[in-house]
Amino acid sequence: MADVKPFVLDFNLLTGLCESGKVKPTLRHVSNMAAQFADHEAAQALAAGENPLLYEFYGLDLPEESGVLQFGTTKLYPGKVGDEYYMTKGHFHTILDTSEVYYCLSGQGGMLMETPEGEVDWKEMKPGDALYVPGRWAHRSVNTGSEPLVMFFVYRGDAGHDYGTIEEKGYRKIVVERDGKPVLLDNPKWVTFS
Ligand code: PAN
Ligand code: ZN
Repeated sequence: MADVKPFVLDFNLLTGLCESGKVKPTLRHVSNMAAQFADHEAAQALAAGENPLLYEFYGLDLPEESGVLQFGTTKLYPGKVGDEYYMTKGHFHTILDTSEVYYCLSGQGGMLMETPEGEVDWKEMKPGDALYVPGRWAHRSVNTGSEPLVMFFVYRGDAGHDYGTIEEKGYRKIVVERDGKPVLLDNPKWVTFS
């Protein structure tokens, strides 16, 4: 069993950031996932230019064991690449049948989810909403608002992250702005991009 002592971490309710600096965030810029956006040219142009920060999130240095819980926050900034909202890379868990809970602290957006069999779901999230992502569902946060979307998450310590499947195939759906509102469209690049 993991020899982890009780500990406390601080995550700011509005910004999601660990202000004590006890843990350091991982940063993802447009250049880290340019191929994931439907408007590849817009993404490449942004990546080659100001290369904006899309999001930052925390992963703790805990043993990757089934009895351990990983937790932290994701701060996803507002913005769009073309007409597609800023989003996280998205992943399946390596142990596919491991679930996750997200709790929205601030901002506005949602979670785009799909199973390997092609079932798709989109759940809007606002502060105070808790989302259960069942095992087998790939999950990607999307910021559809004008402020950072901040979510707290918890998942099993040995779940692992399979980014490759999404990198190779993409998501079946994209979330884009139409008349100021988010709509789901078929991803024109699904499976076809590399
Ligand atoms: C989250 C995500 C976090 C960043 O901790 O890892 O929001 O998103 P990507 O991992 O897709 O870049 C989680 O779902 N962990 O399992
Ligand atoms: Zn996850």
